[in-house]
Amino acid sequence: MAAINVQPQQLLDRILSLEIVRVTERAAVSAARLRGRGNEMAADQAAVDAMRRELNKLPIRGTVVIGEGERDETPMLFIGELVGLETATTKVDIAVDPLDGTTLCAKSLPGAIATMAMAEQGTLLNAPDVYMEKIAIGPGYPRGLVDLDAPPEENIAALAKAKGVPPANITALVLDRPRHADLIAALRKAGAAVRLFTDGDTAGVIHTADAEGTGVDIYLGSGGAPEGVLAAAALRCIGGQMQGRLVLDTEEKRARAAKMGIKDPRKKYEMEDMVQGDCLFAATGVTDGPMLRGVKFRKHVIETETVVMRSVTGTVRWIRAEHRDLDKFHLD
Ligand code: VTB
Repeated sequence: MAAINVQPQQLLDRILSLEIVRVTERAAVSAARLRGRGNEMAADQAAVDAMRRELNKLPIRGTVVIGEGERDETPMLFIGELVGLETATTKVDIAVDPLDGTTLCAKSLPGAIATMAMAEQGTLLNAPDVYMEKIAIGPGYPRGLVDLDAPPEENIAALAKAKGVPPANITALVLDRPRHADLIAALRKAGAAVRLFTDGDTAGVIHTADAEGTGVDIYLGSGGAPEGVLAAAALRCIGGQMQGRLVLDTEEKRARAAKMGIKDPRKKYEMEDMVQGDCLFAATGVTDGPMLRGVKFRKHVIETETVVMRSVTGTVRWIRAEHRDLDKFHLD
């Protein structure tokens, strides 16, 4: 038999790219049991607990650098927590958002997902749980075509020109928040259509990577910084451009960021600053959404849908799974 020509590190990375699917699947199933109960905390905690249990089965020594513990003070998956098998030697950074769209899940509305990313130790931005201003476009455009600091009108004009369409054919995706009123007005003035959404901006940014499929050409506005790093990991795998800047508008936030190693509070991060090397990204649908189907509880199987991406090769896998080990899932 011919020898398999794969380096041990690569082999592990290949294996892990499927292993992390289990992690987001379990988190999604646990959260999905609490869809529509109006209890955001309970759904989030269920996702966190399941994710943590699964992470601790992986052959990694992982440090949670994007987690749940900063703002909410939830007891699990806090920043700095070590996960994985104690005997493992592969050191990695872990970013998690066990339930992005807690409100969507609590109200059983479309778009809640369970997400995580994994990368070599020391390569993911350790972002505090503050807002991040974000801009993202999909692949195929010259680098620097749009810029976080350019006026929205300029970004829309540049993007329309590069796409070879009038600004009216550009759609911008923006979180529906009062703080975005000026941004939305400027985008409309520039001629673009603005698609508003209520929660889940990790998926929102990812939408730009498939503009033809999603109809979203550009993502703009501020959302959670943790979600920003997760989205950067996904875009790093599938291509596209993203910039972000932490919103450190109080002394307290600046001090928190400084404690996490952030020297320049006004730094404009490129996607490659947020995720400095190769990474893996996975997301499983909790509720049905434009990107992923939600968890379906059938009589004898639980169905999940997951997207998993690997930056080394740019491979994107869509995994629809039928789980029959229902007893195990019931323990979650
Ligand atoms: C976004 C969105 C999240 O928070 O990051 C948003 O992706 C930002 O915060 O799903 P505000 O709600 O304060 O605007 C969520 O909506 C929830 O964490």
